[in-house]
Amino acid sequence: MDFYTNPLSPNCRKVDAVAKQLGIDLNVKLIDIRKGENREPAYLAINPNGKIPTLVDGDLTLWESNAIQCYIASKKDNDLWPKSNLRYDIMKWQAWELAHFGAAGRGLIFQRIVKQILNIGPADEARCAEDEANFKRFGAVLDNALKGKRFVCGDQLTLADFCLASTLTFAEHAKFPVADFANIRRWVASLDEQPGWRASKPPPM
Ligand SMILES: N[C@@H](CCC(=O)N[C@@H](CS)C(=O)NCC(=O)O)C(=O)O
Repeated sequence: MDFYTNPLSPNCRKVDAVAKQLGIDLNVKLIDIRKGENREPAYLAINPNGKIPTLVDGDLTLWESNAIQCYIASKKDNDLWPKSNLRYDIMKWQAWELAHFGAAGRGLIFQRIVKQILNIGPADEARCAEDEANFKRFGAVLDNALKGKRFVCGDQLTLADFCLASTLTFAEHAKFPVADFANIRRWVASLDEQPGWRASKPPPM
């Protein structure tokens, strides 16, 4: 399976962590966004959004990190993507991450990290304030859901943990307001015990 990715991308990390946790080999094809490789015609032919990640497995070309998580986890029997009704809870968190929690986090990452890297001006403080407010609003939902639980969906590590935690990859750097969220901080630190999560950590920026 060809995996078009970059180790600095939180969305790619969602997938990478799953592959590494399950011992599934992916043929890594590095895409450098800074060089615009994601906008080259050959790449747009497999992902017209010009975004990473993308997975190509024979006839199947798949984009959207959460769909790719499910696809590769379906290659083996495992608890990350169980065949029980827990699946729907996992899908709920994957959708929620894209729409709410991750959207706020990605906004802060863009303003406070990506703009600096691409040299496209200072962080827009009004946008940061809006993203921080959304991060706090939705972070409270996750923090509450984690109360008394080891993982997001209960005692079992699932795709939902890697999906949601990927948003927090640059939490310190992008100054996410996590101070009030003790359950989130405890849970994300505990994921370092998971070999796939550890191995998918990005190199220092
Ligand atoms: N919803 C997509 C989002 C993918 C995405 O935004 N990827 C970022 C890297 S984390 C990207 O490719 N950015 C480059 C761009 O938008 O030009 C997914 O989950 O796969």
